[in-house]
Amino acid sequence: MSYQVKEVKTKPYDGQKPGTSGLRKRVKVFQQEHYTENFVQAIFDAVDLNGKTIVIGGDGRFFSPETVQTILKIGSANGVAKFIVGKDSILSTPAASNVIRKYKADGGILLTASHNPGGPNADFGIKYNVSNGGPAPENVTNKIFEKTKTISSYKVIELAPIDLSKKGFFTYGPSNVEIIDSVSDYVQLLESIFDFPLIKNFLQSHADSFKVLFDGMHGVTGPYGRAIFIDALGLPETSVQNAVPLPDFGGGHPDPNLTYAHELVERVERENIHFGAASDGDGDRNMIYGKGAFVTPSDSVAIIADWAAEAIPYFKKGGVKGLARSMPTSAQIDKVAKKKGLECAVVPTGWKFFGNLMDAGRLSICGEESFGTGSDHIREKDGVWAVVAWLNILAYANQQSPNELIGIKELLEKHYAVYGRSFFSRYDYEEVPAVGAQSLVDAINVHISTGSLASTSHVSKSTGQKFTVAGVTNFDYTDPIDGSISRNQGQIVTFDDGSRVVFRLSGTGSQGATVRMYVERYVPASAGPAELNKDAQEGLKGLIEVALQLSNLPEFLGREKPTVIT
Ligand code: G16
Repeated sequence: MSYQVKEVKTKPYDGQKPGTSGLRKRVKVFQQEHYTENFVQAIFDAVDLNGKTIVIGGDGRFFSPETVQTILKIGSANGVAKFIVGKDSILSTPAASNVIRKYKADGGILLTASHNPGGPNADFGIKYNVSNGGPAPENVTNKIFEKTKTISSYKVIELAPIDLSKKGFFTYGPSNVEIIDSVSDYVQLLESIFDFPLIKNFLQSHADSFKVLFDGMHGVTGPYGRAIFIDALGLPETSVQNAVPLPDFGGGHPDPNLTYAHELVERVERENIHFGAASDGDGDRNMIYGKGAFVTPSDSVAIIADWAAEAIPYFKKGGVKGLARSMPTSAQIDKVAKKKGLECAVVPTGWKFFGNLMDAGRLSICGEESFGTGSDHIREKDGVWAVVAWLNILAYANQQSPNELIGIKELLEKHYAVYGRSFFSRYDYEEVPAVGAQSLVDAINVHISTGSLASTSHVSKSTGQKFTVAGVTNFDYTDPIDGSISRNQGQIVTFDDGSRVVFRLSGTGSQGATVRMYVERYVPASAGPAELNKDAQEGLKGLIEVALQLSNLPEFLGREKPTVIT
């Protein structure tokens, strides 16, 4: 096949700075002339991939097939030796992380805007992952950003597009292309981690008393969910819904939380389903929801950490080396770590911060309040992994206590009875004016520098609870492995009863600014079941009121109510 490398002149675009997890913008922005090409070339300018192997995949959202061809053209012109591509340009984010590791690729380009909606008027994203299978650390993403600021040309090889629907080996100019099955490596991985026979046996012997429903939200996990829940675990067809991936996610918002996964929540409640779960657009997030029992992601990771070494073969064999959470995530997992004598690291928001600890053998299980849970089996959070982890734990817990049926609610209540409970909730104010968001941040910074909030007391009008401010700080993080420093990762107001409120700007929005307010209040096990098993919003009512009052958030943002509460 003859080919020619062509150099195309271009000019830099502003604002190609990768956020919490890659560059996420509206599709229309990516469709501007040279926009996508610039960013892709910037990756190859920042990272030397000449003669190397890279993986390409994504959640299949609108504009993915075209972008795969763009990456092939530019990557090949920049000397990539081999591309491993998911069939039909599909690889869930965790599956891509696994493929990078399993086939010892040098990196990967993932086409996803995660849980953000898709379609011609919605979002697209491009993310670079490094050879450990995890998102590129900040020193790499900063380098890519620097390259986007000075780019003047990009290289392409003009060849006919590759047919992405056929598995196999192909030649593409000077490069090789292998198109692989998107699902099979991932299913093999999970089968090597969990006790599938135990789960299957439990589900079959409780076919009438323990119903399961998995919601793929028309994201990438449909085929993975079918392969695992139906083919491997023998559940009926009715136990998966929205399992066909669609480029616009069926017009929905593929974010597994109480607001956007309401179809799952409603069916679970209506049909008395014991175990409900959902995953997001690219398959790295998860929500666990049983009848009358929503599991916060902070509780989910704490419970997985609590049971892992006993119930899950991967950890039974390899042990649990350490735990971790992102800073805004509740301290429920810290209680588990303390009891088990494990280190519990606290990192900034962003899965990339866990990678170094995992590579150094200091971290096995970690999670984030943003519906991300995972372990060192890969270097991304993993939605389907978390769902199977819960099934494995429930199957094991029921095997240990054959005279009662332990479901999600019972497992939560047993956990709180031992560890107490960190009530946790997050308020999201999505797509607010950036100026208002910045004013809020600035005002809190003034409190930090002047100490003007310290020792002030605030009383909730509705509950009468009094909260006295113990301190206000900015969260800075020094990576214990490479010493890199990440500053201003969230503003924390702590109260003298141990409660806290965190304010943070999201790094994943594609338009305007999104402000997140995280609220947490710990209640010890000695408070008893009536107090521990309350609805979270009830347990946090007074604190939320005080947080809104002392920050003046509604005035700064011009919003009375959040867009999403989780
Ligand atoms: C990404 C990151 C997560 C982070 C989440 C929310 O998730 O990988 O580590 O917690 O964004 O970030 P933010 O609060 O900045 O919006 P995903 O699922 O969007 O890739």
